[in-house]
Amino acid sequence: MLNVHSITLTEITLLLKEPFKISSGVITERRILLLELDDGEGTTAWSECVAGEQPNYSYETVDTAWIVISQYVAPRILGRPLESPTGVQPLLDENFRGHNMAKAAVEMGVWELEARRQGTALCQLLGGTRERIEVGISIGIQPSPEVLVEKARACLEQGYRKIKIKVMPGADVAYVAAVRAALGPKAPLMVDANNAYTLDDIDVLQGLDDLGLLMIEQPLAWDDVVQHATLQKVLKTPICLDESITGPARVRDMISLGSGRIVNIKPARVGGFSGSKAIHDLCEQEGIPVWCGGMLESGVGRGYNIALASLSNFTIPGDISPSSRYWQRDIVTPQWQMDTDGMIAVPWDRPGTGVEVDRDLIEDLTVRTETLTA
Ligand code: OSB
Ligand code: MG
Repeated sequence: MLNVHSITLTEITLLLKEPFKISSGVITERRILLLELDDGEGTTAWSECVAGEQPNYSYETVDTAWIVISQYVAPRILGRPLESPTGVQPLLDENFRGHNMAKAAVEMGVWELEARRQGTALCQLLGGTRERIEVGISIGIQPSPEVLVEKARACLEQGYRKIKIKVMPGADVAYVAAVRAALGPKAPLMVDANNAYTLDDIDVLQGLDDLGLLMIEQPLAWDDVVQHATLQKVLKTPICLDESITGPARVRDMISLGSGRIVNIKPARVGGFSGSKAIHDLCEQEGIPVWCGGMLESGVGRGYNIALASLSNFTIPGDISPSSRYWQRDIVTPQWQMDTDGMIAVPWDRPGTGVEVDRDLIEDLTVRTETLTA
């Protein structure tokens, strides 16, 4: 029986190679919250809480997650025998609203711990099927259309199979139109607005609609499914929901209202792997494609995303760019590598996520640490 004996929280700082700007803010240094779960029998597992530095993606931040994990999440799990990792989500969701990223860091860590205890690959434990997964890139907001065009061109040349362009008012139709003109009608382009528009911006949204995009990600409010339905009725381009999808119930709302046709699954946003699998399976039944989003994770969090993206209905390339895209030196060995076809190999032949953390490097980068026990 699985039993989490202790959880150690560690915050590190990793400097991004270049600032990453989205409509709601810019970051230059990533504060990364790592967890090490220990079963007290010689097996440990590392997980990552992907909450942001600021509450500008969701209300969670590194600081709220630290408090929520130590005061409310960990006490529900520590020292409690578990039949299987599927038992974690019900324990965390009982009379406990929200804070999905804090919950997910523990929930997913238990899946990884169980995979390592069994000597099984995480992708296998989750029910994955793919040997390799298709990689897309998310390009932050650039200073001019010209700079954006050169970035996007370089990404296509590197092999990326989907180019996502962040947009905001003042950096939208003209920027994306320039990329479309330069890279041609077949280039796999999409945009992500991170809630930068309202229904009053219909002219801009229709301008984007004419650019042959794969999808428009979360153009309207972060918690909305109603206005997105109004918008989807007048757009030919599929809307993809990110922020609004916090669990299977929101996917059912999206389907019944017609708020979107594609779902971005970030496992942390939906409380972990149980929630992700439930959404994956529901979307598969309903004929809705999904893809795996990213939150500027280190190689630890990327490993979780890669395992998840090996499931069958992840038919669209994910925001799963390799270690070298954001980091001078990632905290895992081996680092995540993309081949020239824009694919990452799923590590079926290694336990857990298939990567080991570099403990010395983490120690050098540590800002604070705390060990929680029952
Ligand atoms: O909306 O997908 C998003 C990063 C931070 C906050 C929100 C988002 C993103 C990304 C990053 O697009 C994608 C990645 O991790 O490579
Ligand atoms: Mg997004």
